[in-house]
Amino acid sequence: MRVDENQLEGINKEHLSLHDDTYNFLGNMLSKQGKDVDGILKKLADFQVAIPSWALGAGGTRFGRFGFQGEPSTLEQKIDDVGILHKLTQTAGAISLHIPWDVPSDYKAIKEVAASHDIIFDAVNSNTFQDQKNAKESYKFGSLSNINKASRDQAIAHNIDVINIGDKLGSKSLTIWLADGSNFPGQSNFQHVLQNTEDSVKEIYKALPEDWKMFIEYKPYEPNFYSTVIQDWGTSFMLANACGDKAYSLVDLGHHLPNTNIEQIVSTLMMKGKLGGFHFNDSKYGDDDVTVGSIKPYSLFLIFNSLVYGMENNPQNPYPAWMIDASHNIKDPLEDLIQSLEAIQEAYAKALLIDQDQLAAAQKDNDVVKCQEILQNAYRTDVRPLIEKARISRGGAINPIETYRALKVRQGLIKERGINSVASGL
Ligand code: LRH
Ligand code: MN
Repeated sequence: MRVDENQLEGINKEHLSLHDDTYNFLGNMLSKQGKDVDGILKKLADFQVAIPSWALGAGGTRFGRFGFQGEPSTLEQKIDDVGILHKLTQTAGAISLHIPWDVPSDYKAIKEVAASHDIIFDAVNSNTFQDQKNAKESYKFGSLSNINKASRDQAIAHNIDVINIGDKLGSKSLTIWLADGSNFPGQSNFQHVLQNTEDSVKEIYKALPEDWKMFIEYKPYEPNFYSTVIQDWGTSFMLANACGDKAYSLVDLGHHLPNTNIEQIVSTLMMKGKLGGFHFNDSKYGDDDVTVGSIKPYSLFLIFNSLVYGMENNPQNPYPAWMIDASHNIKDPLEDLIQSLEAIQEAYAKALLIDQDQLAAAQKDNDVVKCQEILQNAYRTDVRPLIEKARISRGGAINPIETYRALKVRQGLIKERGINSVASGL
């Protein structure tokens, strides 16, 4: 299933006059405010978010899973689905694989499918939170932190396998997230499990190719509910420093206790040159993995304010890796991902409208009201015509969701794959 260029053009024509009116109005207003509209457009058009291979089917919870018809049941079909997202949004030019859920059977063929959709392979994710069939050691009581050296060695070997798989696909980064932790006080010695983890990630780090990065993802709880070894940004930061220059922290927005100031964490990590990337999603309570910007859009905007400042002032921090990490319990996975991509682009575009020099001047004068006005003026600007322009400048849809529905993409996928095809993943 591919999006037909001509059909997409036809649908864009229906939206073009309104788009032109709103874009011209916004463009003129921003130019009058001295904004570099073309510069902002280029940044938006170049902004590519990796799609998680494990979020192209219906997600679920322990209380149940409501399947979605026409799900991708092979890696090829998953890449085709990311191809559809990228054609419509022009901002989904990468896929992030999870191993062993997505081990390619034919590397050449898989790379050709991805290239045909103009998609690259972003970070590869290891999985030492599930026991694989015929595995010699279990991860029930941990993987890289396990008190049992054989389990640690098995987990280290798995991560090195994941690097080799990614290397053959052209990926340049490994993401390590550990479920390791405990459910009860006294169950584990915090120092022993942390030391084991540090020694283990250092072993994996030694196997990292010269031009690769290692992302260490933290999370406060789940699936362990008393302690998690890599529980917060500080622990991830410490381990990244212990490893070396190619190791960084990865910020999953859902991995913070309620009301955590994530934009401050982002600023700190960038100042220290250790912000590797993001897993974008949104949440109201825990690691809910719902649609980006659907619960706390202002918080996402503030995070992008920290990112924009950091990308302009922290050359010590590399260009971050942008990925979505979401789970779709009731929505069409592709529509949900389109909405997430739009919310990310919107937050970035609004943050690019913040006059950082004016803000710095107001901060210097402790003019608190002015500081807030500068931020909120940007946040209250409807930037959607800008995002539309960035999309159509690369051949995308003015309105991706409407186009997805008008082209009856889901119906086409069901016809092609049947109603019972199920995607591997969470
Ligand atoms: C853990 C996590 C991690 C992935 C998994 C699918 O909650 O965010 O990034 O490995 O989800
Ligand atoms: Mn994640």
